[in-house]
Amino acid sequence: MTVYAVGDLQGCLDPLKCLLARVAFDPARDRLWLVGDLVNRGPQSLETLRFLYAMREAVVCVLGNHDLHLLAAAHNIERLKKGDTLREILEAPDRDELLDWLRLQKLLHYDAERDIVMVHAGIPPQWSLKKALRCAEEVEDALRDDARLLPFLDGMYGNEPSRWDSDLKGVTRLRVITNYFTRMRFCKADGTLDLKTKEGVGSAPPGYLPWFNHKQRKTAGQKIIFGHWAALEGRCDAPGVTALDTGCVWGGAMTLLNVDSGEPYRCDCKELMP
Ligand SMILES: [Mn+2]
Repeated sequence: MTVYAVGDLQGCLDPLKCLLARVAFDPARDRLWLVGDLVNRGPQSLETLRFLYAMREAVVCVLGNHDLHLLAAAHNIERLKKGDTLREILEAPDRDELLDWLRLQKLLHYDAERDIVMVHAGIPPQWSLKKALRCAEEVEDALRDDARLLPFLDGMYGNEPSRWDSDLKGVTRLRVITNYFTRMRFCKADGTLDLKTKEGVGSAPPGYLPWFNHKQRKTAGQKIIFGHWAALEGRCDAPGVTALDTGCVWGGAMTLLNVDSGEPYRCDCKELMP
């Protein structure tokens, strides 16, 4: 068995199929880890979800902001935005099956054997791995609970509070956790988030750093795989931290990593995307 991890798909199915063919991926033998943002913006969101669902036994997935947005739209909590390509999923006859699978996915995946964590956006500097896993579980529990799903999705949107406080309660608490794991790029050492800046490392607002660059980061040294930040173009100088979003949907590349050997494979998306 070989474990592969792939960057943000965002509905780009052809580049994924190209990469899986290149490594002769076999769902009966290998495992495919996904850093989240499986859907939206790209041309084949529905086909991507169906493809992954069909081989779900071989898939390990963490949720990204676009996946949560899809769940919110499906429950009429959030309307589709300009540029969203999610309508085809919402109108599909098999939507409930696909969305029920999606909501069972995690926010943080920890592989104890390989000692590797996978998360969509990142882990804030003030949290240990243990703390992060506990916090992820709080959101995962809400997603799985029929009585708590809607209040969570309804309360999920917003940039405030900008920082974690262990006294936070209810949906406000879950919102901060979700923002860390699915939307973070820049933050302060104490975890204060800047959720507006989306460009590369050089665009850090005064006092802020990429989450992985904080000297006192409690997960320093931990192997972490993440996506979400296309402007990094796969570059991350923090030891053990691997950035996998190389902006396929924006005409960049899709990156697949052999997690066991560290070997990366890239598919140039310009050729494969309409
Ligand atoms: Mn994202």
